[in-house]
Amino acid sequence: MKKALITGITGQDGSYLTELLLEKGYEVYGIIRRSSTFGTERIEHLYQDPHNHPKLRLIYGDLTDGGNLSTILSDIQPDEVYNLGAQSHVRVSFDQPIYTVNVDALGTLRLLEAVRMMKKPPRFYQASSSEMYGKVVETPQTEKTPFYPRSPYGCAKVYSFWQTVNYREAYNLFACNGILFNHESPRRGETFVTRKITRAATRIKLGLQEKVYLGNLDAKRDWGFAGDYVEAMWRMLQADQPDDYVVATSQTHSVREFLDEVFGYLELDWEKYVEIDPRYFRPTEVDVLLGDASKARKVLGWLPKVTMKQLARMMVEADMKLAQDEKVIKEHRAK
Ligand code: NAP
Ligand code: F7E
Repeated sequence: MKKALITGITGQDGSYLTELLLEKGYEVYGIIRRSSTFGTERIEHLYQDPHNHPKLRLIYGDLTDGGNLSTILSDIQPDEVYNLGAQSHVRVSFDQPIYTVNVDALGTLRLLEAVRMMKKPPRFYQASSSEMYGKVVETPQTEKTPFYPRSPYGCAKVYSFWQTVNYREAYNLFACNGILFNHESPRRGETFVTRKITRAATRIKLGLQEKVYLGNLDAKRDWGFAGDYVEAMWRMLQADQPDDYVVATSQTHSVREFLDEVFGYLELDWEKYVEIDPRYFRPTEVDVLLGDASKARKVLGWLPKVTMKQLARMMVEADMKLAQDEKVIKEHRAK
């Protein structure tokens, strides 16, 4: 039975990857951070399932603590390590640049060092990002497109990208970068724009909220489904050779178009409910991203299955259930 270690297991991608690896028969170990409240909602259904008990283990750790990462690796001796842990919010990275770099850049280096020190180093996956292309120098973006990051987050991810390449070349590690374009799901954090919109639109539809405050509606993103994208991560670590791959849908849409799709599906006119709040603007913006995933298709046989429209509807349907539950509780309390 193969063993995988995941940093960021409590996040959106961590939860989908855990499901995938458990289905494939892996023993999955996840690093979780100690915090004053529980943050394991996204993997609760997997952890509570008695069938998974011997196969899913959670261990306390942190990407800021290199000693602890080494101990965890030597205790578990995993075959594969997926580094998904990060301060992943671009806007927040302007408020907390040093913390972001500590986790997203130095955190990767700490983990790579721990991997390198192993007698039998595991295969390593680094969660690289389309944010590295930032102010894009060509469209569509491929594995050969030069980087031009536009935020502390983007800069930290560029650092981790190159450390991963360098550890592969210097120490012969099986280390891969997945350059993933934006991917969303009903489990997306509620402060990212797609989920913020689907949560707000469904609550507005049920009379639980009046307005939603957003920033730049002209930004364009290549949005895919997280469930499709974790399959690409796994395929990278099963390939014959370690390499770097763009993972994208090759379709780009503006925030405005996403609003049209979501509010339109709910038969609402978004212009009546959306207000612009400059707090959500970024000092430097990434205007448009569009990925070319032909290498992943050719070498890994990977293709995205879910379009932006299907994704928007999937998220609306899931958030409508949450809003309905909220409404029932509110009405019950009012009695
Ligand atoms: P997410 O939902 O924000 O999850 C981030 C995870 O990282 C959480 O489990 C979080 O734990 C953990 N984490 C934060 N700080 C940590 C630290 N100091 N030590 C250890 N773990 C820490 O992110 P996601 O959307 O799943 O993305 C997964 C990875 O892919 C991230 O590295 C992100 O930067 C990258 N990425 C994401 C996208 C995208 O569109 N989603 C695209 C490209 C790349 P807590 O639960 O304790 O906060
Ligand atoms: O913003 C605009 C905002 O925060 C998308 C992370 O997973 O993907 C994500 O980063 C766009 C930006 O994602 C609001 O200005 C407008 O242009 O959903 P987002 P992101 O910044 O693209 C990449 C690939 C990652 O790697 C990251 O980890 O939407 N926008 N109004 C807004 N964005 C937010 N968050 N909130 C607004 O109100």
